[in-house]
Amino acid sequence: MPQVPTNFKYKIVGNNLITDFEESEILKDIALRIQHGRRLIIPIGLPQAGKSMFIASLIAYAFKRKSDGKDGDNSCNFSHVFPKEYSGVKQITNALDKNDTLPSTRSNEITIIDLDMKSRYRKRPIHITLIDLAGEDVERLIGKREDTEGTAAKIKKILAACVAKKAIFAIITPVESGTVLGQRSDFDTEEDSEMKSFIDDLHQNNPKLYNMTKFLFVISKWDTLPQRCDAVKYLQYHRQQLFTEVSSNAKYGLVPYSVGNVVGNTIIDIILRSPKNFWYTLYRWCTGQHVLPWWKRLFS
Ligand SMILES: Nc1nc2c(ncn2[C@@H]2O[C@H](COP(=O)(O)OP(=O)(O)O)[C@@H](O)[C@H]2O)c(=O)[nH]1
Ligand SMILES: [Mg+2]
Repeated sequence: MPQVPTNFKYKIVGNNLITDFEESEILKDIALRIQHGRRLIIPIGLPQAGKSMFIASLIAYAFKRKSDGKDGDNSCNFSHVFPKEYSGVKQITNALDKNDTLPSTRSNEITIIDLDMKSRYRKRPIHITLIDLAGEDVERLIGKREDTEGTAAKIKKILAACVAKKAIFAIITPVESGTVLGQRSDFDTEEDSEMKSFIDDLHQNNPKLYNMTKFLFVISKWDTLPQRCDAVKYLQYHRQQLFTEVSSNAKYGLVPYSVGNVVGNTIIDIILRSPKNFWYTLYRWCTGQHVLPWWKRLFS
């Protein structure tokens, strides 16, 4: 990653190590983004949950859509806030060009990607910051792993900074391979209670932040389910505590999510349906408007 020039708005861009920065430097950088009206989107999940691939597929939708419009969608434009080589996007699109999944995120790593999205039919752009963390560090956040280097403590403060502007925590909870619908496994029970404990922890220790934040439950690896299923039904069977949360409060959203057809470390093909739904929903949340005007929706 090239060194970010000093005249840039933000100092920490793309892929970095949390330990390379003073806590105050990271917080200043995040606070500035929030001040500039950027919406922070932070995937939360255990190692291998699909956090980085979730971000990669959002980027794939944003920057790798076929220009011939064959994927049926040219209704929004995305732009880098920084030149490509610094933005953090290039590493992802390079991997996707080779059909590779991303290398697993190491402890202490943080990837910050700033981008803007605009509907071709609407005036208002939305300003986004995606933050990718390591699953090990999320385990430290929920007390499952020792926080020897103080990384989790720093991340907690980053999350706390989100109190100034509605952030979105995308709770990434994966379908276990070999899932039999309706049969809850040990994996399901553990996932459920660990993600619930993240939410409870936030609720208890920072109620103001909890109240400000939207939680989006993203059921990742949805393509690996053996048969079609309704996402709410899936949650009811396989993530009982999260199901109770979703049913009780409008601050929670739920989306099934698939980045495409993945075998081992190879992405056989990227499917843009899930990220498209996500971006459209996000645009509506942020602006109160649909990406498409009514007359477009009527004929599509
Ligand atoms: N089939 C399938 N596999 C996925 C999907 N998303 C992630 N994976 C697999 O899960 C692995 C871990 O994903 P990653 O995003 O690196 O997990 P992270 O540790 O939470 O960042 C990837 O290498 C893929 O093999 C998906 O939507 N479908
Ligand atoms: Mg990762």
